[in-house]
Amino acid sequence: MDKPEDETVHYDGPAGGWGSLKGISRIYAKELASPAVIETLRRQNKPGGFMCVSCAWTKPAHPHPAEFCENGAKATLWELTSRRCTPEFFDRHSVSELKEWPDHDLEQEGRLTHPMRYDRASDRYLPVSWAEAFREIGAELRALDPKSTAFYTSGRASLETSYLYALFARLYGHNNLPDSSNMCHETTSVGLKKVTGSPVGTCVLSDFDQCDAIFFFGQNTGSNSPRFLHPLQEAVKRGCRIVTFNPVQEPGLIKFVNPQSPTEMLTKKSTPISELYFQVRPGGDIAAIMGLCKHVLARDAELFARDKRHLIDTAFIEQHCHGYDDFVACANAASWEEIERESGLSRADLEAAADIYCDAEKVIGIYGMGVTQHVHGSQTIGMLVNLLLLRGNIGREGAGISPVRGHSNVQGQRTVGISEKPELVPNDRLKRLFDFEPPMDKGMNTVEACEGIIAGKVKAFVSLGGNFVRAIPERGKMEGAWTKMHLTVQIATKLNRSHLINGEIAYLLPCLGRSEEDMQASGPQTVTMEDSLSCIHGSVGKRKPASEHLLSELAIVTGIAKETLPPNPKVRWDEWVGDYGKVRDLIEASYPDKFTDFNDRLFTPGGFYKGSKARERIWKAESGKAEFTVPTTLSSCGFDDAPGRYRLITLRSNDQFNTTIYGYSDRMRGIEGTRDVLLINPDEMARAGLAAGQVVALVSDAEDGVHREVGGLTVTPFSLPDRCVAAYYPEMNPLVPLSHHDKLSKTPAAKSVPVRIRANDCSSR
Ligand SMILES: Nc1nc2c(c(=O)[nH]1)N[C@H]1C(S)=C(S)[C@@H](COP(=O)(O)OP(=O)(O)OC[C@H]3O[C@@H](n4cnc5c(=O)[nH]c(N)nc54)[C@H](O)[C@@H]3O)O[C@H]1N2
Ligand SMILES: Nc1nc2c(c(=O)[nH]1)N[C@H]1C(S)=C(S)[C@@H](COP(=O)(O)OP(=O)(O)OC[C@H]3O[C@@H](n4cnc5c(=O)[nH]c(N)nc54)[C@H](O)[C@@H]3O)O[C@H]1N2
Ligand SMILES: [Mo]
Repeated sequence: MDKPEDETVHYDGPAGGWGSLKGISRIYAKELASPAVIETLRRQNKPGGFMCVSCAWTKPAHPHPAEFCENGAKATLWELTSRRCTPEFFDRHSVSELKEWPDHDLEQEGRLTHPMRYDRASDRYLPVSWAEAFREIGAELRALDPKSTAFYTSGRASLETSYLYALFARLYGHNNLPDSSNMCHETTSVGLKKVTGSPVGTCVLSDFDQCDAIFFFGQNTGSNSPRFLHPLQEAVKRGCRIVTFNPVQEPGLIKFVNPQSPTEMLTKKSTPISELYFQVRPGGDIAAIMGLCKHVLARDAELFARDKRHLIDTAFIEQHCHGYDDFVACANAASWEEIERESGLSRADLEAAADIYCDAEKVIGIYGMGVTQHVHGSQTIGMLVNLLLLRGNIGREGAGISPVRGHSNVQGQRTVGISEKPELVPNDRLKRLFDFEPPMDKGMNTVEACEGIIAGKVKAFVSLGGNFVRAIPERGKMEGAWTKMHLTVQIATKLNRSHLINGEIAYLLPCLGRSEEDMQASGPQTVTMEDSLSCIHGSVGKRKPASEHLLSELAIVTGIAKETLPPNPKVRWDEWVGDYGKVRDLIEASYPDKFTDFNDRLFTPGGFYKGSKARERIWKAESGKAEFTVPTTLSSCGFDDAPGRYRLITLRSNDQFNTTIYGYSDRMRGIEGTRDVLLINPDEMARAGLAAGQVVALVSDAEDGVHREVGGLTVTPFSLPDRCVAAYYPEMNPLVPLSHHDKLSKTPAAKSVPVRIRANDCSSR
């Protein structure tokens, strides 16, 4: 493993450990949370408890005494803050004034308490009653062409709310259901499905107890799914070998001190995680995996010549795979020179990694945004599947492919109908259940919704969670276009920047958080979500709601629906709000194979498994088999190298959850006190004539020639590959062109954005 150069900014400690406890206590103090919150944390991610609002990592059947991580605790404390963002606050501050506030300060105001309506004359949000809000939103939606509206979902909303929200859209007359998954793992939903027939991973938790090797591509476990470090640590301790490909040296994948282990905490004894760690060039994974495959095939040929035996699983390939010969021809033809250039890694390093792959009987492939957020991200997924198929590593215990999802229910929303693609929805069943004609034309995903907004075709946007305008690409153009919409409705827990960029009529509707008690006519309600490993869990909030004026997300969605749609005896919104069990019955009736006996299995320890056809080696892909694919390029970044052009990686820090900025301490990377940094390696710095501490601007270097710029960035030496730079998301989003997305799925390509550095920064952001 390369040591970080001494002159770079870096963090030498392990993930977890005392640093993570300090991280939690800092937020605890900052949020003025009450001691009773500890009780909520104790119930987090346990059967019968409430399921963390942070990441989608699975919840084990035998949880730790404290089954939460630094970032899960922060997310809970953030929701349970004692701070309140009240009508008085909005009376004191105009919307124009609030637009000047940093993201961190907006959310820091605390929980929204009242439904609010934007008043253009005073440029302020004013309180409004729920009944009036629903009435006006319903009337406006009725007056619009349904196809000119979009209903966005961020990946947190429960299965129950998501199901009814999607039903509302279809009853109203559109499939315009973009969601955060479109910026995230849509590459998986499309790219993985293309090759295995299944849009989700094939692994379950017990596979991590059995695997011999794990190959990691572009997923930052230590920050983004820290509870996953526990099974990883246990795997390493029993001899599993971990190989990581990531341009950034992420401490969580280097070493870990388990904060749940008193011995480890007191002795500060860390477990090394990755045996080999390769700082691949951003966009270099197709090339790197091609190198691995080349070496596996070469070793196979050698073994066969010597012993008439195969290293690859020929029986599996014969029975289960399609396209093998073409792939072998392509791998044999690929030149090592090109592989080394595109991956930034040496042949010797790639061969060492491939030897670990060959020597392991059972291998798991893991990936995250470092793979999905590229112009050819789908092809990288195809390559990783190629590698795994070579030795039959999909569809057997201890092996498989495991995309690590982001939001706590982002995978589940797609399962229950949040999709712009009508062919993914059981429309025949919906038709029978609710006696209507579901719209059959394709709706808009996130990028298409943005295009529609810019073109003036989208007139209304309802946002169930999220901070859409901040999270999407092309912020400059989007903020301007957003205000031209007729109606914008935001359903949220805390104030964010998207709530300040308003359509002609704008509502801000506050909802319950998942940790809060959701009391309805039949009593306190349970909601459900699906984790990254396809297990479904019930979640019960017990905390007193942040304000007596809050409604549940489900009540808000049905409240709007009722005022928008004509009566239909089969559509019983009030009954469903009164008892979420009835919504689960509808989910079961719509998806009987996945949700059998749904209401009886809510609290199965470890969740109940939805199942995966690919895990059973039933391939729903085009050929009826698992597909080997031939990549069209060895670089997933989608643009050529050019003098002065860098590949910009947009990073998440350890102190943020998406656009929610908890603070300015990226402890895991050693960056403290600011997010306005440009990370670059010292050699590149010298070549570009830059000095540490200098303030520069990044400008777009995309082919479309559009001027995009973000200034005020302090040059910070950091261990990174050549020809790339890194800076934080969402601050860098103005630099991402809307057209810069994965070819197959339209997931914005936020991990290789073409930029130049302008040394004389004369702008401010
Ligand atoms: N604390 C916290 N937890 C979170 C979130 C959060 O913001 N904060 N967000 C949630 C959400 S919605 C999501 S989707 C997930 C995201 O979790 P991840 O999938 O981990 O996403 P990122 O941190 O954006 O990027 C992952 C890694 O990809 C690496 N990378 C960048 N480019 C490349 C490349 O070309 N090749 C390779 N091999 N690696 C590359 C980056 O260095 C980074 O370490 O986390 C979820 N959990
Ligand atoms: N450049 C770049 N851009 C990216 C990414 C990247 O890596 N780089 N990552 C992309 C990814 S993976 C994602 S998922 C998106 C996500 O980006 P975001 O839209 O930021 O995601 P959220 O965390 O859902 O949104 C945060 C807001 O959700 C609201 N909220 C919190 N809890 C609740 C709740 O329980 N209910 C409701 N209704 N609202 C709630 C709060 O008001 C909060 O302000 O960003 C994408 N954009
Ligand atoms: Mo995400």
